[in-house]
Amino acid sequence: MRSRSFESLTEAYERLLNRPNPVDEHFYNGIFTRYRNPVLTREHIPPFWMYDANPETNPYMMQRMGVNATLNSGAIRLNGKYCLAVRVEGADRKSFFAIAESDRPTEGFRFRDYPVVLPDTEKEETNVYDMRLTQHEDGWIYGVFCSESKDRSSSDLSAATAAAGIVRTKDLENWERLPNLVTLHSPQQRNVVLHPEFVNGKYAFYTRPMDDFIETGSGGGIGFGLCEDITRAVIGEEKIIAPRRYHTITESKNGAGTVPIRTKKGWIHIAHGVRNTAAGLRYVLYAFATDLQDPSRVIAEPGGMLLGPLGRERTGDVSNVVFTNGAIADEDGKVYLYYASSDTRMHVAETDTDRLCDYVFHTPADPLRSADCVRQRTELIRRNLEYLKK
Ligand code: M1P
Repeated sequence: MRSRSFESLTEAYERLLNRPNPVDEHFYNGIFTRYRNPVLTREHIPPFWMYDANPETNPYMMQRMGVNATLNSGAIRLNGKYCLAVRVEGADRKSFFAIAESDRPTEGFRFRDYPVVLPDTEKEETNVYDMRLTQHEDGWIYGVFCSESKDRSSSDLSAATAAAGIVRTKDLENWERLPNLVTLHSPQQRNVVLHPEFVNGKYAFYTRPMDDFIETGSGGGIGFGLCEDITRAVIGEEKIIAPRRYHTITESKNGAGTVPIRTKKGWIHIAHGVRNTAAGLRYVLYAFATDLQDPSRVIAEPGGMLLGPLGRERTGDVSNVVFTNGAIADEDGKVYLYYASSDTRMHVAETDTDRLCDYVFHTPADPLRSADCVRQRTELIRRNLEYLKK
C-alpha cells in the first residue's frame, strides 16, 4: 500500500469539516427535521490526535492512537457558539470527553486542540462517558457523567459499578471535579441529569436508580431527588417520576436524556426508552413534560417514541440505538436535538419549542393495549374522513 502524507490527511479532514449538511428532504413527520449527514463522526477527529505527523518517526504514516467513535454528547450554547461535550471512544475502548464547537448548529463542528482533562480524583474510575451539560442558575456550568469502576467484590471480570461524576466549569476549558453523587437508596446510577434551576432552594437531579451495571432491577425508571450541597452531593429519597412500563418503549429501562427545556407550558424532557428484542436491546427517544413549579410532576406523556433509529442510523457498534444527552434551545425558539446513532456517530434534529409543546401535549398517551390503540386510531381516521368529505 502507498502511505499518505500527513498534509493530505489534513486536507481530507478540512474538506469534511467544510462539507455542508443539507436537510434530509426525504424525511417528514411535522415534528422535527433530520439532516442528511452526521454532525460528528470519527473522521472529524483531527489527524494530529491520531497520527505522529513526523515522517522520520512515522515512516508509514500510520495511526498511532486510533479513535473508534464519537457519540453521546452534552450540548450548550456558550459565547454564541454551539458546543458539544462529545464522548470520544479511543481504539482502546476507553472514552473521554472533548469539546467540539461551531458557529452553526447543524454543521462545521471542530474539536478544540486538546480533549478535556478531568481532574483525576477518583482513583478506581476506569471509564467516563455521556456528559450532560447544565447551565445552572447558580452561575456554573455543570457536567454530570457516568463514572465507571471495576466491581472488585465480584469474581466476574466484566462486573462494573456506575456512579454519577460531577464537574463544573465557566468556560468548558478549566474543570473543577466535585465528589461523585451519593444516592443513599440506589447502589448504582447512570443517566443522571442536573435540573437547571433550584427547586425549593435545592439542587435537583433526575436519577436512574439501578441494582446492577446493565439491568436496572428494582430501579423502576427515571427518579427525582434533591440535594442541599452540590460540593458533597447526597440524595436520600428518589421519587420515580417516569416509570418503565410493560409492553411499551420503556419496558427494559429508560433514562433522562437532555437537560429539561423550559417552555411556557412546562419543562420538556427528552429521554431514552429501551425494549428487548430477539436482536438485542432497542433504544429510542421519547418526550414528556413536567410542571414548571414542580418539575417532578409529569403533566403530559405522549405515547410511543419521538425519534427512532432510521436508515444508516440503525447500524453501528451497538446497532438499533439512538441516544441523546444534549439539546440546545435558542432564544428564537429553535431547538437542536443532538443524538447519537448506534453508539457510533452524532446527528442533529431540528424543531422548536412550539412544535415540541404541540407534540407533547397533543399526542395521545399510550393506552397500553392493542385493542385500545385500534380504538384511538379508528377515531382519528373517522374524524379525518368526516373532515375530508366536507
Ligand atoms: O449502548 C446504548 C447505551 O447504553 C447505555 O444506556 P443505559 O444505561 O440506558 O443502558 C449507556 O451506556 C449509553 O452510553 C449507551 O449509548
